[in-house]
Amino acid sequence: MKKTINDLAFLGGSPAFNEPLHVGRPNLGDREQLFKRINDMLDRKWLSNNGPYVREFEQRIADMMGVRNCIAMCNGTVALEIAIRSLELKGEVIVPSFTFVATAHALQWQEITPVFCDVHPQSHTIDPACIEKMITPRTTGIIGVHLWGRPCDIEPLEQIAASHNLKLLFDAAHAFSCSHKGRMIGSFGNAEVFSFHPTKFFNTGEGGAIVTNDDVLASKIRLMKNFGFSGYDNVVYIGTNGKMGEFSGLMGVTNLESLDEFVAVNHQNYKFYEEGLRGLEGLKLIKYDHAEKCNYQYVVLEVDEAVLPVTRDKLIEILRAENVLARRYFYPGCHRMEPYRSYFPHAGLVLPETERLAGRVLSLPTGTAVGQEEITTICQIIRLAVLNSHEASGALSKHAAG
Ligand code: T4K
Repeated sequence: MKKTINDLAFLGGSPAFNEPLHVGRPNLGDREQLFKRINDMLDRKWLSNNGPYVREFEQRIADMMGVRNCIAMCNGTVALEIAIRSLELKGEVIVPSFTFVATAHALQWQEITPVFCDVHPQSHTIDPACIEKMITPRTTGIIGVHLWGRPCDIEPLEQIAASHNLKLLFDAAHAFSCSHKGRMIGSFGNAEVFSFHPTKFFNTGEGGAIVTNDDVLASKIRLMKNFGFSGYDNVVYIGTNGKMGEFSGLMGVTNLESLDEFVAVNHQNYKFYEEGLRGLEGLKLIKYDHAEKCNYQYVVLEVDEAVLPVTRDKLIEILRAENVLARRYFYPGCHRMEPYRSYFPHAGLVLPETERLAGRVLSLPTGTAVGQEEITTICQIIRLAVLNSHEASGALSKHAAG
């Protein structure tokens, strides 16, 4: 039987959805093409080590971004680690705390200290105005994160990096197929790093890439991701195994063919959320710059608890009861996770915006797994939760006054 909005779990009924709606369901390209390519790979018996699908994938990305080099990797985290190492970062690196923990771990893994910097309240990306006071003689670089696919404030970062002789790396895990001032993300800083994890709107199973216009750096990265091998029996560098396999490569080539469709679905979903949540005071859907290329892969709500009687966490609880598995990305901020909270117990004192945002944002399901019907229901649940909480708090204050 089809459920109605009056029949919700939080109103004493049953969940709005029978199956959980996740944030981060993978988008999948044409299966027939995928299977054709798998057969092709199997016939060829070439499964890894710079195979033809990985090379094709790299070339397509480089062309799409207008960058000289794309080096495909086994995942975004190893890509970050290799990018950091190839840029010879050491000592301290300035990085936002409001990001997925992999950004900080990629530094700490190599015994480089992540120095957490606050983010801008509007853009949620590293705030250039906070960086300069964090630079010390040990600082060697800055890592900006294009959070939610919205580009960092790139030009001021470039200026700060240039004037202090620091390397500038971008964690572009969220920003595949996005642009800044008409130029594709991927072509900024010394290098940029993508993630193609299944939770990203474009995926290769597991996967990632480093893109750079620096040919010397690219050669070094190619050595580093393949144990330092330069031809048979000749190791010229310390390296690791960061290679992307052929299966991921062919999945990437296949999913690239559906990239425009994935973006169009995300954009349409974003508009459905905009429509469904319009006029709800105290709830803000983060905005994208429609004049740029955006992937709209994250639908992020900011809950203003000063205006709303319902908290962010209560709203998540209500949504989860209806089988809408909203997420608190990127709660509680890296500085409140181990080992950082033990190393820097007072870091939060200089991260007021990070602390504020970590307590008020939630991500909602999007991508090809959901459509207008699901989103309309999700918005109705949110609307009802807000109205109910207003009524409850009104009744409470009347009670207190009377
Ligand atoms: N930098 C940034 C800024 C990042 O956001 C990330 C990754 C990285 C670097 C590192 O890139 P990778 O090394 O991962 O390539 C997820 C992802 O694991 C992570 O890739 C991603 N960021 C992060 C934002 O989200 P969780 O802890 O949310 O994953 P999990 O297992 O809870 O999955 C989320 C939801 O996705 C599940 O509820 C169900 C759905 N899902 C997931 C997978 C893997 C599926 O439906 N199918 C699947 O195959 O971290």
